[in-house]
Amino acid sequence: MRFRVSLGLFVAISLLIPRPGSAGEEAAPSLQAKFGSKFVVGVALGGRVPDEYSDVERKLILGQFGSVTPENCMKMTAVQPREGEFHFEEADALVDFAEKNRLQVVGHTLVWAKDERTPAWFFRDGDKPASREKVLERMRTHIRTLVSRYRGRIASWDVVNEVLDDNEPDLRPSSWLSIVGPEFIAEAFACAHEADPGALLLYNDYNVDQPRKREKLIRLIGDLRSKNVPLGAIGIQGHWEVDQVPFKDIEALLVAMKDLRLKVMVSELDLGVVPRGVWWADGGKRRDEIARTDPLAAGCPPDLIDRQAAQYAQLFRLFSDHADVIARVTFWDLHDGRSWLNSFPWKHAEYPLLFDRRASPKPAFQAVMDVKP
Ligand code: 9MR
Repeated sequence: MRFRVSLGLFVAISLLIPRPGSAGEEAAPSLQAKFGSKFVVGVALGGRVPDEYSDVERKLILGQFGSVTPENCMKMTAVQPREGEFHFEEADALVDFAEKNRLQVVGHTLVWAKDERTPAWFFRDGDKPASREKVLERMRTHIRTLVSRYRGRIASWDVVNEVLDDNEPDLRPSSWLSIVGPEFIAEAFACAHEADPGALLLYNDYNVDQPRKREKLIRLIGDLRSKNVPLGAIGIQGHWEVDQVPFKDIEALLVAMKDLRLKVMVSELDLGVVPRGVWWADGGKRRDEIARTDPLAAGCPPDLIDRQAAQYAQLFRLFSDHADVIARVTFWDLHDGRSWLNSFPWKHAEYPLLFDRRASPKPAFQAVMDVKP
């Protein structure tokens, strides 16, 4: 309930108050203005703000979006690369920029439950593996330090990221799980809540639209609720691919979350145009060969651009139809040139967003703006 009030207030404020620099200028069509009464439209920022963004890019951020997510600078590997050595310069700059410009901030991410996304020191104690108590204490210190630093300034936090496994077990094998056990999840939420009782706390994951992973998510939610964990909403990442968007499964997930009375944030949206499955096909035997390919280096063909536009529009129709359960939709980066997909799973030109490399709107932007309210 508290979240509804603050979200409503935020939307009202962001729609009514013109942003700095907008006085006297004709307002460009804006995603946040169009969808803001239904859900906040956000963007992830990977560069240091504001200095690593051009004037055109800054204008795009301020003109189109109502919230920002730091793509990397609040991650454990960036914030605390060595025990007790905290780096907040980039994160502070982002929060300051957001506040000056009346943008909400999404904190991302406190515990990323993969070993390769956790600094190695976290699980070591000298030349021995760290004990359960040590890892828990380190986790609490990390969460407390970040969340209390931005208390009242960061509206929502991705507390635990990607704990669900893609294959057989419910929970992904990791040192988090083997050293602490599944209790680290509930502990992380409890600790974040204690540090800022006003922040909305999210569980964030990918592929949870796929039926088997959706069932795992539902079990996880049930388990956390049975322990009175302050779980505020679910982040569904949304790294989908053109021609393979699982519209029906996404809708089924939204309905399932609504039944559970949980809000959803589409937390990392992009629609890649280069199929990624080839990287893992054949058990990865062709990776060397694939790593040398760059199929759309010369540009994205018009028919693909049009299909992307149509599928983005279909997605936003779906989001609008289920706006009662969706609180935010965040694009995973500002424009095609800044997308992580240009280097994942191998280095190649990608075109997954609404704006091109010059930060100009693509047909997908217009298609989304044309969606009937
Ligand atoms: O886009 C991010 C990329 O720049 C980083 O190198 C990578 C590792 O930190 O993380 C990417 O963002 C991920 C996000 O934090 C969590 N969900 C999956 C995203 C794409 O990998």
